[in-house]
Amino acid sequence: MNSMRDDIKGSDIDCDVVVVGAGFAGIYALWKAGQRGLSVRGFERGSAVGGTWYWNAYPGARCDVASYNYAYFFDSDVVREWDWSDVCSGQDEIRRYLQFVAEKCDVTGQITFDTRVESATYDKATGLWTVRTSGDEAVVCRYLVLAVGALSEPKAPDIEGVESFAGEAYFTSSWPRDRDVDLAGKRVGVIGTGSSGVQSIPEIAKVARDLVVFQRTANFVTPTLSGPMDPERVRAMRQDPEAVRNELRATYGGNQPLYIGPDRFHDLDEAGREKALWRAWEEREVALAFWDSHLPEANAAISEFIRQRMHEQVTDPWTANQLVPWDHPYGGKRPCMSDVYLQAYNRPNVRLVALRETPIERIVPEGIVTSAETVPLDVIVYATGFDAISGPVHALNISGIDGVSMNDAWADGPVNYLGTMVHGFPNLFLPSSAMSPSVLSNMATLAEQQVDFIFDTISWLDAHDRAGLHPSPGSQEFWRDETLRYAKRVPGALSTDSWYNGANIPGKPRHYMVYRGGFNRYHAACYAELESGFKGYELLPGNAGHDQRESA
Ligand code: N01
Repeated sequence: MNSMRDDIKGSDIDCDVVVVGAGFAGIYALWKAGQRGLSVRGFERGSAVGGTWYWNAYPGARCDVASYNYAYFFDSDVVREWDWSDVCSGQDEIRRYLQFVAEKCDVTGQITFDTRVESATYDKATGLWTVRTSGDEAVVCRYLVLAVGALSEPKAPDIEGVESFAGEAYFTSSWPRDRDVDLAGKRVGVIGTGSSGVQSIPEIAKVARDLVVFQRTANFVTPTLSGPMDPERVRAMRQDPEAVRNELRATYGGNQPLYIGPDRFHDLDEAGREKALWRAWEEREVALAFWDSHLPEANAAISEFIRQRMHEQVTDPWTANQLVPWDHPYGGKRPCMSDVYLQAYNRPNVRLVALRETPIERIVPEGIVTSAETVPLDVIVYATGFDAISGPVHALNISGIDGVSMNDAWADGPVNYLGTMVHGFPNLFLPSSAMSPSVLSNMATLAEQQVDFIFDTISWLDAHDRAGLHPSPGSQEFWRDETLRYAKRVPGALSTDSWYNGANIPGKPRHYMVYRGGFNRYHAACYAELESGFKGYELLPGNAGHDQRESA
């Protein structure tokens, strides 16, 4: 058992740190707290560790970041002892990996499972947080790490009559884990064609009697990186995990792509561009066909190339035309990857309903009613996505200095500094939340980077006899402007409706929530703050019992 800080022993504190969530960031935060000699407790609403990889147990779920990089690198033994079976690991394999790491790091005993955190309240007089749980516990701590993920709050169905359906209904985001879902011989409807729909539809198509896919917006779909692990890469990765970790942090996406086109777009003529696009397509990194694929002209060529490849994989011309995303550029929405999705529509038992032509009107006991027909169904699968990024934070009832709620502070969209801390909420840390590279980077790399930064921040506070910190309003404004500045450079980022900007949730303020300046730039900005003595923050005096703050 770790000991609490000596200077606050004897006060009404239960532990130094509370960590909420036991996915990639939560597991590492629990371990890291122990390493720093801090006492810690974890709470997880699931029955086991895994986070995203615990809940999203739908058929076909797998990762589209290569297993060479989508993993922890803080512990060489972990890197050397775990064998991945595929470059794109499946959901259950990643869940088992996280269980393996949690057990190896001996953190599972610190986690209370099947328990929701219902509220977190800051006491300005003591400088402490009180965390209340669904298990009727109230835990008092100094630091609160909300490792609740960016895609963990399912979007509530916004279709009339959902409750009236007489058949079975499932959400990809909370697929049953305690039993097999038997779809064999049934009439199944899937609503949604984002990554979860794209991955589950081909699997459902294999067993269902009839599958009807209800698509509102078509998405880009490109080949996956799936295949056997390259032993040479695995050997290199295991030789020096620390070096890999540092290399990942120096990349744009926290990731080492398996291929990047060597030529600049404007250095190539038409034939050269076509050749570069085909080469990248075959290497399964078509988005990186050119050295400068981020240029709008290069992006337009990549988008058009993918549209053509998608179109030619689908036999029926009307269906092909509907499945191609004509309305946004590649990357405007989160693109999907699959080797089998488009071909699923060539099966005789699969049919597409294009909701832009014939929208869903309501759900009735026997199935789904569109403006053109009633589709009778035995099962409805909702692959309808998440109240992303800010949603999991809004769900927690957080109250900061002077009782200001996070929901009020974020009423017009999330604000924070460096994607981790919010003004008015001292010592509250939000890994993988808004305005960090989050979902547009390798989330495993990000989890390690942000947790390291959080605990380096805590160590700095202890070393400088400070009770805590939170960012200044000016820093938050600066960071919001930075986030917007980089988003403007990405074709379609601001104009396309997506969960990146909250447009998928009716009534949610439109606010671009991902920092697109690059992982490397983000990492440098975090540590520049630390080295400056946290100039962009307000520091709380050393005695946690004081309620006055001083500006740094
Ligand atoms: O959710 P989504 P997701 N009527 O929001 C549709 C990560 N992930 O769970 O686009 C009809 O992308 C909605 O339509 P529209 C990844 O980052 C990763 O699939 O709003 N349709 C859309 O088609 C991903 O981006 C992996 O017009 C409705 C779909 O539902 C993120 O999670 C695997 C509707 C929702 O798509 C979320 O993916 C899986 C309605 N009322 C997920 N409401 C990998 O690593 C919503 N839709 C591979």
